[in-house]
Amino acid sequence: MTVVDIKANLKNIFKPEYGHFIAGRWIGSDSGKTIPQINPATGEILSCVQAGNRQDVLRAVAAAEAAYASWSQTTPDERQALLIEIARRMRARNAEYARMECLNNGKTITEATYWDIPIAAAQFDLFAGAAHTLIGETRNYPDALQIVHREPLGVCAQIIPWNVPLLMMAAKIAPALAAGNTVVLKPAESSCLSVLEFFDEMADIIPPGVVNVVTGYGADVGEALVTHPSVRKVAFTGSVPTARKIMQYASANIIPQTMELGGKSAQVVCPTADIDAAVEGAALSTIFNKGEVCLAGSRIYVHSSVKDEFTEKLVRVLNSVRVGDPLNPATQLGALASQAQYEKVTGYFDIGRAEGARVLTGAEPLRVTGLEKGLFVRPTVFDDVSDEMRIAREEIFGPVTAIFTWNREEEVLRSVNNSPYGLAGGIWSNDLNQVHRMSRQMETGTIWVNRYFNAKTGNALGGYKQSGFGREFAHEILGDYTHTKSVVINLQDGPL
Ligand code: TXE
Repeated sequence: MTVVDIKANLKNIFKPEYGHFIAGRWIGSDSGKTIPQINPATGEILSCVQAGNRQDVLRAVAAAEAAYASWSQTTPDERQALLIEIARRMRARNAEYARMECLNNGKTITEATYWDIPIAAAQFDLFAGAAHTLIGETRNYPDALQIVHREPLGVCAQIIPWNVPLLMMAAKIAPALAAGNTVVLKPAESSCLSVLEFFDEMADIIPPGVVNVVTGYGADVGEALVTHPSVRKVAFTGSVPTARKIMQYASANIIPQTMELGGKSAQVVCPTADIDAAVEGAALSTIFNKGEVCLAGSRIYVHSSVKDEFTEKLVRVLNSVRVGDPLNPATQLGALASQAQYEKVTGYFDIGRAEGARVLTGAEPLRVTGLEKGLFVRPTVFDDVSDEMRIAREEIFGPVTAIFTWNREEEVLRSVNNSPYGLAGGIWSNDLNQVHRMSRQMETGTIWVNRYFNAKTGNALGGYKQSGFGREFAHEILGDYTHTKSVVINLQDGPL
């Protein structure tokens, strides 16, 4: 294990305090309270954000409602131009945004630079193009003309988490705006500084009220937002328990929902797999974004014929991972995002041991010299895991992978599908028939074959089962941000 302990330019780049972004202006919360924003690699307080409440939500929804009258009447060209300009500006400041994500979230500068920011910018380009695809239909009947219009919904509530803040913000607001909706966005109470900086930069091009941002704790903001009678849709990314609450709030006014929830995705390593590639994929899916990613392929089912080779190589690769200062370009695994997440992940180290799983590597915190207050853990692999164990069923959201052994294809498919989740999955095989057979039967929204996290712009992301519903990052989400209206014109003169 190499520990990276060089503090590469830890200078704070944030303002001392951020307001809510409402009607294009920065305002303090009605609560008079703020929430500190922490650098999880150092424990340092970076800034403070507003602890929003119901009054703040009322102001934000009123601003979004007022802006809807004109934004919903803009042409596709106007909406496209805004989204293209946002993408251009994001790319121009890629390095700064990447730094913000590192400082406030603990992810590595390499991931933020080459993944979070470019993919976030790509969402704006993708939906800039999509603004022109929102077209209706006509149908001719001998005695009638049917016209189907596609219309925006109105004010949309969007609630996002802390693990990929800018990327989540982009995936939520880009389609909503492309379709002519206005938005009240609630970022997570931690790791939200990059999102606020983003709106500070875009304030001169986003018309006032078209996107409003209310920060704060979910319990204080969420219900007021989702039950507001003017809110016409909720889009949420986060945990299953919070999703259940939001679905209840949404039932008050019967508003449509899209839910992108957790995962416990399985990768199946088959006898014909390229083992080195599979090991690389498994290592990446363990450490990527510190495992704090809903797509993590955290259950790995390895065929018994290749199991020894696979685990021996995986442990070797993970033991050479460089953990430490997220801002150091050499670092491969940064700090967990928050104290709460650190406690959750280290708690699963104990749970896995108590359940009888065998620790192949890791399962302990890591002290990094010079960053003693940082929330670091070692990449972790549990072997001899069975489907009933909590470490096999529950989303850990940390750099922790569980290994299972399989012999028969029907059995492994049963195990893979024996999960409350179904967000992503992987197959490592050079047997084409097997790839097609297995991918048809895996209950999951995305399957990557022979390369995990092989995300391409426009690929839909979304889940089966408790991983949620709705497909984001792709054109099809536009259906969730619009409704259709059928107008049927009678062409027949006189009485029927
Ligand atoms: O999630 P929450 P938390 C999973 C992951 C993680 C666990 C807990 O396993 O360890 O969830 O994380 C807002 N009304 N994922 O506690 O509570 C909250 O303020 C309205 C997977 O952070 O779901 C934040 O903005 N909103 C996931 C957002 O919900 C409420 C990403 C997410 O927080 C609310 C994050 C309420 N009553 C966590 N309570 C993924 N799918 O990628 C909270 N929120």
